[in-house]
Amino acid sequence: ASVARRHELEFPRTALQMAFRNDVLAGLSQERKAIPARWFYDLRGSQLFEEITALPEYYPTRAEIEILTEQGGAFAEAIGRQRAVVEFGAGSANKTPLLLDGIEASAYVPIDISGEFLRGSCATLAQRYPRLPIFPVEADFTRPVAIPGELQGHELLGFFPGSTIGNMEPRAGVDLLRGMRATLGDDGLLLIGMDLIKPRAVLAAAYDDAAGVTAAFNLNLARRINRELDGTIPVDLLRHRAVWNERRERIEMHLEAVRDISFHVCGRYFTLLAGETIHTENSHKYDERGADLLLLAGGWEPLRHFTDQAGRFMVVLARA
Ligand code: AVJ
Repeated sequence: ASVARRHELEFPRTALQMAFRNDVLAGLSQERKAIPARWFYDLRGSQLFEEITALPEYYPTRAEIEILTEQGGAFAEAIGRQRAVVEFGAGSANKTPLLLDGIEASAYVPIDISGEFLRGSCATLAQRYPRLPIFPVEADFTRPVAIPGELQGHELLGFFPGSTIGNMEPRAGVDLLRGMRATLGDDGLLLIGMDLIKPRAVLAAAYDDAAGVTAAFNLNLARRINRELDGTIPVDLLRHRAVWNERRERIEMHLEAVRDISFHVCGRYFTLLAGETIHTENSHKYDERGADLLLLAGGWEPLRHFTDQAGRFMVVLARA
């Protein structure tokens, strides 16, 4: 067999792996190197993110859980009638019970691109809520999703916790919100988590913790490229950096070369000069006004902002 053929046999590629390859090669070929944050979450990356959520410096998960736990009654009141809950990116769905315990749900529709994740979270929820009809949908939720026909006549409540929208540039965030608007319909509601702007020292610590877990999370992306894309990135010569971009009101994560380096990925050659970075994540922070503008641009009318006691995080309820 030819060399190319052998290569293919050794590295059979799924659509997802092809997308990873394309994003990495395109991102490393740019003038300012950047790789989309969605590629952090392989098995190891997902484990490291779980660890991050337990760090003393990383407040968002705890703050959002506090809101969901303590304001269930207020949600129920604001939401009014019974609705089918549509969760976007229901990967592990560990915040879902907090919502389902607070409101009256007629059904649950988790949407995730990974069928495997979906099956796991459905099994857990089915056990906990034996009478709740569950309709899993394996789909890319960044595009409008067809809701199962059985739910005709149900009014829908979208649920998008975790401040994942913060990873998106505003224009991509607006596209996503418009897609959700199409998915949820004219009488739809949306409950979405967004992280609040706060003093930069608090943000810096949350994204560069003392134990180095966030650094390991960021560096795992380079390791993943080496593992899955036949890469030779010298990971020991990269350093985790978290910087506050004041103008864009976002934390950026970068991998910075400590000296000039060169490496291969999928047979292609790349270099980084000392101090040059690969931009790996944006985490946009919003105030109420900024959140409202984003939602309005995405076709949603903000109704209420729920925040934790310490005012670190908000969950916004909006209507179509
Ligand atoms: C999962 C997108 C909410 O932006 O805070 C945590 C990911 N990155 N630490 C975030 C993350 C670094 C996280 N989100």
